[in-house]
Amino acid sequence: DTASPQRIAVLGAPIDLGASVRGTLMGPAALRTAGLVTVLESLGLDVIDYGDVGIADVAELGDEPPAKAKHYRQIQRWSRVLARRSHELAQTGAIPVFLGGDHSLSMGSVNGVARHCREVGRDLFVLWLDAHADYNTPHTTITANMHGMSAAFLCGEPGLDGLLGDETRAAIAPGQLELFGIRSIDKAEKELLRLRRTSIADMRAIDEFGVGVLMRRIIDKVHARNGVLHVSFDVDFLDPELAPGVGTTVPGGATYREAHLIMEMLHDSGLVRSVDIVELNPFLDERGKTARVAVELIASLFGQQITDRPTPSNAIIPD
Ligand code: 4U7
Ligand code: MN
Ligand code: MN
Ligand code: MN
Repeated sequence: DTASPQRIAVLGAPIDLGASVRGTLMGPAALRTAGLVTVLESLGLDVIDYGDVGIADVAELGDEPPAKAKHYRQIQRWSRVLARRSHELAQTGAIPVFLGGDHSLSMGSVNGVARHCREVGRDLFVLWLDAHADYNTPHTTITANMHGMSAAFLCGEPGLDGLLGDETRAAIAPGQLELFGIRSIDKAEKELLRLRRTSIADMRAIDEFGVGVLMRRIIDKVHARNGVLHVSFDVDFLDPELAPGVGTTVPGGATYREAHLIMEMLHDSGLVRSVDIVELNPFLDERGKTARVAVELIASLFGQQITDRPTPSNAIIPD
């Protein structure tokens, strides 16, 4: 992969029922207010903002809701419309950027992208930048909040099998999930992750090896498998000092430069085909601080560089 596509498709998903703290539905507006579209345009990208999706026209299905999955019906409607839109956008050849909204939106967004990848014969890897593993199922969850279940759902774990109705659930294999930045995992969730041998770069590993080494390993693996990447960026991945505008803060998160280095390396890799920005809660933010950091990071992901000339790591990537 040398040339990455130059078209970006922005789609807002103002959803907050997957989390217990309300307010992430204001996320798309805050990200736009912080300049997301203009920043991408200033980098020379061709950006189309499709506005926000809604669920008013999505019918309710009649399947039995799982016992422990709050607001299942609503999340199901969001997942179905997002899976459809995501697949359509991926087919246009643009890079879809989904603005959340809580992290349950990834059940739809990643599904649509995964379906497209399957059709074109590329393996989709998902980089999950998050304080949490989001690997609960309705069987393991202690909160019943569906934003803590999206990664497990995407890996085909049982318990939400009727979520997409007749639409194909294009699950990824657990070996295609890369959890990164993790520092909060529930007990039963941890057992399930161990059983699946899921790749986890937790904060302990980041402290010990640094994000550069760990990211290089992931990028090399995806290159070797001729795969592509979806980046699911939960803003609680960042340290709460840097990003206070989230409902589920966990201390000891990524620093400003660690986060930027990840995005810069991802840009240089040319592997990124789709992005979620989730869990930003403007109701809890401090004067737009978190929204602004998120937009700066997206700028790095799409090519903003400090020097505008090849960095040492650019220079050593073989063609
Ligand atoms: B987020 C939690 F119990 N594990 O399942 C749960 F700690 O999208 C948190 O990463 C999930 O913000 C956090 O509810 C979901 C809890
Ligand atoms: Mn999350
Ligand atoms: Mn397709
Ligand atoms: Mn999280």
